[in-house]
Amino acid sequence: MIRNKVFITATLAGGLLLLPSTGWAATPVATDIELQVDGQELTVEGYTVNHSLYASYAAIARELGADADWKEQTGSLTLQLGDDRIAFAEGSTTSTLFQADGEVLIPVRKAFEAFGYTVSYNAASRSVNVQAAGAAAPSATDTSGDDDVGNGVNGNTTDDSVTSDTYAGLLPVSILTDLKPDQNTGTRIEGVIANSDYVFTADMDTRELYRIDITTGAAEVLTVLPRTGTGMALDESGNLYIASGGEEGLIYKVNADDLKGDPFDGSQVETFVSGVAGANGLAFDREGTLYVTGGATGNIYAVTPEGQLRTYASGLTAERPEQAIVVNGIAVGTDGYVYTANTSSGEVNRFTIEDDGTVDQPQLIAKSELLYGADGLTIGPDGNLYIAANERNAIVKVTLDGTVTDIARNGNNGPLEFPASLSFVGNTLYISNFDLPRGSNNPNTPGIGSSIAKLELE
Ligand SMILES: [Ca+2]
Ligand SMILES: [Ca+2]
Ligand SMILES: [Ca+2]
Repeated sequence: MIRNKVFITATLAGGLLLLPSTGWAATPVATDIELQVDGQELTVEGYTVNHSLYASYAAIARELGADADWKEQTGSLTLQLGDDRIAFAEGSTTSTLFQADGEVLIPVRKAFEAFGYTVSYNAASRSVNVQAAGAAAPSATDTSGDDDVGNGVNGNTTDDSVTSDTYAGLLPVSILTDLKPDQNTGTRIEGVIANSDYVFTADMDTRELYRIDITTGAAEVLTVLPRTGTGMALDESGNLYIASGGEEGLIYKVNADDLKGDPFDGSQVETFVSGVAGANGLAFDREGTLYVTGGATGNIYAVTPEGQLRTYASGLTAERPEQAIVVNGIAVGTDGYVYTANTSSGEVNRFTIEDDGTVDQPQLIAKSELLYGADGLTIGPDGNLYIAANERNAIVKVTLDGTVTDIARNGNNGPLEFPASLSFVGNTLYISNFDLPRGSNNPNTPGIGSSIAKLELE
């Protein structure tokens, strides 16, 4: 393995690069060399300088989960993750950076190696390959002692060594339950909500509502919903509400007593309200008003405890055309504002609810590429927002003043696999793995598949 240098020999042989034979090539030149991180192509413009691959610091920081501090005035940049830190500066002889095409470019190898990754160049595929520590050499047995997913169950023979622990500075994630022990893909669960006894989720295809023992992880099918269920919420009395999207969106209600008893027929499931097109995320405020996101419609709905519906057009738009959902996860903050996740644009927005129940214009709280795929959103015991960034296999923390950081993240072997929704009980966060093959979870064939993951806040 080439560890000391990223050779761009193929480019040179092809005559695409004209570098001076001596001295410093100070001009970045665009290249078609691919950057692969843990086997997955990173969509980023690559440049070569003096035979080394350079790329945007923002993209690299995002992959690392590192905090980046760019100071334009001094031309200096630091990346920090936990105790690990590296500095770059314009004109530095050891760790230089360049500005080109409006981007600040840093050397890929130096940046990743500073955080314990190994870097190699494959001339045949014209790709620079970056691997997390421990990811390159699968061990035959799982000696970690964790209940992580890479333990050979589910036919997961691809790699026993990758757990979220391999990402320095991030919180470890474990699996509470694997909903399909004989499959590692093929089932889709989106919504999740937990109380002190159970975690609830629903299979979008079979419409089965699962009740999962929060201690043992034992899962059973409680009922079969009339239609597909997505986002979930519990009211003060412990009744369960389940969004069902589509043009004829509606919200189901399951009574608290039914949640504790024997499995029951789907005809017992009430329709609480209809007319909520695109219904996706649900959240109650303290007065018992239920707020509902309308997905790609951009609507926010407010439903009184009596079932009276108000519809508000947020006016939020989709920045990335391939992803149309602009209001997804929703939560009511400790400050009384309603917060929503814009999956397309990587934003958190907040809304003031007026005394007459009308919803004010959205305010932007945070916008970050870390929030691409922002799906479920909930409030932590610390009052911060926690968001499942589904296409990044990441859980992201957003403070109410807009600071964005990853708290958990992994490649496409889990334990996070396109995480869709999340729910706290105390300091424990329960997460539904939807396992869609997109972004960092593409392909979705390795790993545990649809499952409930969990992590503990420190
Ligand atoms: Ca499985
Ligand atoms: Ca959602
Ligand atoms: Ca998977």
